[in-house]
Amino acid sequence: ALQGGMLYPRESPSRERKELDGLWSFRADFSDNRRQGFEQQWYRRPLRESGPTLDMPVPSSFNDVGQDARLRSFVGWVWYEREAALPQRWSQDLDTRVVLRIGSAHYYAIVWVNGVHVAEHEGGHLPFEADISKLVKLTAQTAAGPASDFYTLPVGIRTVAVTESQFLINGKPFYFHGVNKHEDADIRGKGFDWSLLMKDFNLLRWLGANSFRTSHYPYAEEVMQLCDRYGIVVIDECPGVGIVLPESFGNVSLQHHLEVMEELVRRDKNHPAVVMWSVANEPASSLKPAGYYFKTVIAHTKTLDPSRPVTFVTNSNYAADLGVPYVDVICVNSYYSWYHDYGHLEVIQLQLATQFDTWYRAYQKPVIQSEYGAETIAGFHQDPPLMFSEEYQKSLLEQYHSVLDQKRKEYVVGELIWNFADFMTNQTPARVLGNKKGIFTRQRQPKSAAFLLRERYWKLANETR
Ligand code: BDP
Repeated sequence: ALQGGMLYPRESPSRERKELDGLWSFRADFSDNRRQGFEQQWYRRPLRESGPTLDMPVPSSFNDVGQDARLRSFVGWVWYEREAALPQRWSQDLDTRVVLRIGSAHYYAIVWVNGVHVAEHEGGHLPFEADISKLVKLTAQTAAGPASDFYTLPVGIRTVAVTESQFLINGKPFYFHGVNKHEDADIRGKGFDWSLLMKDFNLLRWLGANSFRTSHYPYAEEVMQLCDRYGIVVIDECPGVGIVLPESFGNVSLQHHLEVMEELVRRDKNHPAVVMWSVANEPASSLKPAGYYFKTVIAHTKTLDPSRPVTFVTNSNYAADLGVPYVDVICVNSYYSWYHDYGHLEVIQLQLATQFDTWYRAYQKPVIQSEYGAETIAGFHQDPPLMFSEEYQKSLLEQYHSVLDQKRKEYVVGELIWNFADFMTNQTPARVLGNKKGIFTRQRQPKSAAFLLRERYWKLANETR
């Protein structure tokens, strides 16, 4: 019979709680008898030393997060591991009781702490716990001695440079083949969610994407940390979107913009994944005050961080743009055969080639196609391709790619699809329940274009490796 009650852990003046939710190391035991983990005693050493591990969000169902069909329907033992640093007094104060509580684990759970078996429980859904006071005090006696403060910061070191026609990371030409994202999903909107984030990173890997732009605002810090760990290269964008009215270029806005850049650089400067700052998206950069405005914002950003190139994303014309003289890399958005000449896929090649050549001739700076795409409603099919069908999105991409393939041999250094996934917007006649230019749906399922890009990105990845 059970002894004592089972109180839900609540904080009080005498009780503290420490969440262990988040990313755990994970490994499914795919061996024939599913018992290799026990035979090799995976609980005795860091799990990663046993073989390949994955990052797995807790809480979540491991079957639903990834792109691996074997995991989707896996039955058998899986191993989860996480390192936790306890507040010093928990381990040093002899009267403090430390209890490890598992809210729910399916289906049969065995728990080790520092290699010591502390609990075993059968059945999911219901909580169980183990008193680990002795264990953590014992470990504390043998560890680092007293210290006034501890902080760990994972670091990576790399260089970034820009030439007339190349973007160099560690001295090697880098080609951005990636996406533009949004922080957006059903129900949770922009709210941070580990399961969603891991799903997105699993999809980025599936796609072979090596980079993304944080369109059109800074993303959660956990996203940036994961980019560092996974080697996903980031163009880090500030919320400078919609700078289109003459008054948007006034002094008050400018001062605020400078402050936001200070906050962004302060927060993200230690992330090796970040290789370039973007100070704005599609401003009215042909208006007269735009020259002074962007000169000031870009110069300020460069004093804050002399180590990274700075850009903004333009959709104006090479001859009219007053901000582009100050950027290191020209990032251009264009929607040929979508917002212009819609329905006419045959105009893309000529227009796109002209777009690239005119920008490059005017400035001799590397160019990134920072957005292109088409609204596509998953499940709509039309041949010959019509707008909003999956075939139209695919054909539009193919047209863009044929030009990108010529120009990337010269000075084009990247292509970022608009958008990674469908996302919610305000209501307008141009939006069908939000923006549908995703190559994945808002529920993160692939449209036909995702398979096309996947083939392309893996090819590009292998070429440049
Ligand atoms: C571009 C914007 C982007 C929009 C996209 C679109 O940069 O934020 O979502 O157009 O209309 O101009 O799909």
